[in-house]
Formats: sequence, C-alpha cells, structure tokens
Amino acid sequence: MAQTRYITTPIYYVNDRPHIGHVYTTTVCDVWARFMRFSGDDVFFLTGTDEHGMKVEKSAQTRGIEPQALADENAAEFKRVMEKLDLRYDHFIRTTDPEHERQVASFVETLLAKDAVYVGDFEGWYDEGQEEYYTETRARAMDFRSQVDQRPLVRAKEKNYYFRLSAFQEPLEAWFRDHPDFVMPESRRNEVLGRLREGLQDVPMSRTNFTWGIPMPGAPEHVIYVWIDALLNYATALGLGAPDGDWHRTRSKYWPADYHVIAKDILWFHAVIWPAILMALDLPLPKHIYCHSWWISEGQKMSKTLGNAIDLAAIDRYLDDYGHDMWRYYLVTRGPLSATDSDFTAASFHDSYNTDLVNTVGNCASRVTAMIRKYHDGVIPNERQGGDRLVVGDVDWPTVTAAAVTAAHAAMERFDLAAAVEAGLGLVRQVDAFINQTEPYKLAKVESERPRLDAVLYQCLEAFRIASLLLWPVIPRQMETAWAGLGLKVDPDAGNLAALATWGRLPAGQTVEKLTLYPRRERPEPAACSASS
Ligand code: ME8
Repeated sequence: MAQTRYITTPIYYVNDRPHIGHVYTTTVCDVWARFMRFSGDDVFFLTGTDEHGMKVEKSAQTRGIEPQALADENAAEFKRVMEKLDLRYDHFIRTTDPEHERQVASFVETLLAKDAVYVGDFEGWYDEGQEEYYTETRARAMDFRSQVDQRPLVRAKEKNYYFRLSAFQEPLEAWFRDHPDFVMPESRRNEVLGRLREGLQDVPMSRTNFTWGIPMPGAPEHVIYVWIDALLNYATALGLGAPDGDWHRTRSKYWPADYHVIAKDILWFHAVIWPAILMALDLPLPKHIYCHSWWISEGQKMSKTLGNAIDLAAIDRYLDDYGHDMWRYYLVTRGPLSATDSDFTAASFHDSYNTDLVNTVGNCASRVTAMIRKYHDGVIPNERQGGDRLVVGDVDWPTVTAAAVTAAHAAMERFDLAAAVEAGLGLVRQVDAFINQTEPYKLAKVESERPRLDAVLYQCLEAFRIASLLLWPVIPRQMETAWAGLGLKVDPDAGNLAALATWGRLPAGQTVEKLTLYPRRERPEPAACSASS
C-alpha cells in the first residue's frame, strides 16, 4: 500500500527576488519528494508564496504599484525559477488565493469560537523587519536588536486580537518530550526547548496599522497577522479548513505533514506557534520540522553590497557552466542541512564537480560502457554460466547493492540527503575498485577467461545501473541520459524503485552506447562564476 507523504517548503515573501536560499530549500524538498515517489509513495509536495503583510505593502508602495500586482509579478518569477530548475511541486499556493483566504477566515472563526483568540491590549518589543514580538527577557538577551537585520527593537503597543499561546506551554512541553525528533536536527530542538522554558506569552493575531491582509472575521478594521495567515497555508492547501471542498476530498489524506522544511530564521514560528495553533484547532501535529542553517558565500554572509549574493544571475551562470545536475548535487551534498552554515564557493563547486560527477560517476559510466563496447561488441554480456552467477573477486554484489538501497531509504527517512547520495556514490566507487581488482583488461587477453570477463562486465554495469536509480533524485538529467544510452526504460513516476533495484534486472543481450555524462571542464574565470552585483 502506498504511504501518503507530505512535504512543504516555507512560502516565500514576494517582496524579495528568488535567490539561492529559496532555491535550496525547494531543491532539498524536491529531492526527497522524487525519492519517495520513485519508492512508490503517494507524495504531495507543497511550495508557494507569502503575499500579505506590511513588508509587501511597503515594497509595493515604493514601486508605486498595487500589492497584488507586486505579488503577481513575483509569484510568477518564483514559479518560473522553479520550473527552470526542474523543481516538481504538486501545488504552488499563494496566500492571496481566494481558496486560502476563505479557509484562513474559517480557521480563525473556529479559534474565536474555541476562545483560543481574544481581544486585548498588548505591549512588547517588536522587530519591525520580521514582524515579530518578543518578551522582555528575550529582547534583553537579544540586546534589543533584531537578530536578522540588527535594527533596534521598538516598544510597541496594540489593541488587538491575541492568540492564547500561553495556554499551550504544558501541552507543547509534553509534545516535545514525547516526540524527540519533532524538531530536527537535535541542536535546533534544544534551542527551541531553551526558549520554551523562558515561558510563553500570548501573541497578536491581527493588525490595524495596514490593510494588505485577510480581514479578521467580524472586525474588518483588523487584518489577520501575516504569520498566522502564512502558517495556515500548510493546512489550507489540503483543504483542511473547508471540509466540503474539492481540496479536502482529494488532499486531506496527506495531513499531517512528514516534513516542514525551513531555515533557522523561522524556527520559532514553526516549532512553537504552529503546533499550538494546530492543538487549538484539534488537528494532528506534523511529524517533523526540519530546520536547516544558512548558505553563506565565499566566507561571508551574502549581501548585495559585497556582491557575493548567489542571485538568479549567478545561478544561471552555474547552470550554464556545469549543468543542472551539478547545481542540485552541490546544494544537496554541500548544503547547510546540519546545524552549521555552509559556505558556497566557486572553488569547492568546481572541485566537487570534478571529483564526484566527472571522476566518479561519469568516469565509471564511460569506463564500463567502453569496456563492453571493446570486449563484447557493445552487447551486455551474461553473468551466468550454466544457470549460476559467476562470482569473480570478493564482492557479493546482490547483497552490497541491496544494502545500498536500504541505506539510501533509511537516510531519506531521516532527511539525511547527503547520506542517501553517498549510498549511490559508494556503489559507483565500489565498481571502480572492483575493476581494479578483477582486471577485466587482462581477462580479455585470455580466451578461456571469457566467462569471467563477461561476468565482470555485467556486474559492473548492473551495479552502476542500481547506483543510477539511487542517484536519480539528485542528478536526474544525466541519469536519464544514462538509461537511454543503456536502452533501459525507467519511469520514476511508476514508483517501482525497489523492484527495479533488484540485482539481475539488467537485460543481457541488449546493446549499449558509450556513455559520456559529465564532461571535464576548465575552472571558469573567477569573474564568470562569482555573483553579480
Ligand atoms: O520567512 N540559506 O519567507 P522568506 C538557506 N514568508 N536558506 C535560505 C537562505 C539562506 N541564506 N535565505 C532564505 C519567510 N532561505 C516567510 C515564511 S512559512 C509559513 C512563511 C530560505 O522569503 C529558508 O528556507 O524570507 C528560509 O526559511 C526561507 O528561505 C525564508 O524565506
């Protein structure tokens, strides 16, 4: 039975142009979604844009256009970029979609009816850039400055609707106790627990100082606070707020989410406020919040002034120079999924291309197919003699490949994408070592060694084929090229990874082309590879 899976990215603010940060989170989700789909699961992958709030209203004013026009323009840009990068989401939600707006209003009505939301006066320390309130203790710990843009926090007072976050202190603590992998990785969980222990206070649910948002039900002079509106996207996209609707009928089965993937800037909202809202709505909580760190660039925080931002122009240059597969490969294997930031450097990008894609994957593919062309007229030989597999060397290939498939799967389950890649890459390296050990070029010189030569050639190609299946979610373009060159029909959407990855599925007797997957490249001139200003 196909398992349902639900993975989400943050919804991105439309007052910013897409850059490596947005592309990164969406790419890691895409890799995970592809792997799970290929494994036969019923996956729903959600991304989209966060279009309300003061920041968007202000950006639109600065440009002299309506907020909706700004949102339309930038949402289209995010979609274009995702398409260009082969990021295959199942739905792109926009918080200005009427379907989302209706459901948010309905969720807020439910919260009001349950007395989880009330009207009151509120005073606190406010980060204007992040639109976030802090307690006195927290603000002091932050030295009364925004942790994101360093601007001073301001003392702000509002008559507003409030969400009774404080009522969820104990339920949240219990939830964290019972679900040690709710927030991943563990250091992020500890961070949340530390702040949780400082005590929760109620948070504003609405605003009156601007109008670009969803009106508060029954009090249209208030708009619903952008973060509440935004967090609810994960539920509205599945129709959870409209039980009679089509989305609910076809998509509610995906709830709760397997992974909400985010970066550390928005951890508190996802790890504390979102679960409390869900508790208040009597909805099940997501299984995991995966919180990654930052990409920095050439050793420094990315900034327009430094000219080191990996913006769309820079991404385009990397795609032109190294191809889509390498772009994905670098993000996935060198990215900040751990608790530390990752440094994007042109040099490490280039080295990683040469070491892993050219010298490992590409080299193995061309070496093996070249040998089959040279020693067996390009026809895949048989590894069997008299019905039995001929074992040459000391690698028990059926066991080794099955273990790699299991390892890749286990790694994907815990969102350890680099380890999943390593399972595939490790097989490729083993093929190389196996060639060095069994020396097919020597076997080819002795007529009586023909059956052993055939077995070695078959085993090399078969192990490479299984590696290519595991690597496809990360480097899909050239793995598809490889399948075409080997005459294999593979449709990852058919969800038959386990069956395809069984040893011995490679059909003997079929003709293969010599594969050239990743051409060696000279290191581009630094200017051509560093970011634009
Ligand atoms: O926060 N490195 O939207 P946003 C890695 N709308 N990832 C990065 C990054 C970097 N340098 N910069 C950005 C918002 N990101 C809200 C979210 S969700 C209900 C509402 C990625 O446009 C990362 O995923 O500021 C981060 O969490 C997200 O972009 C923030 O996107």
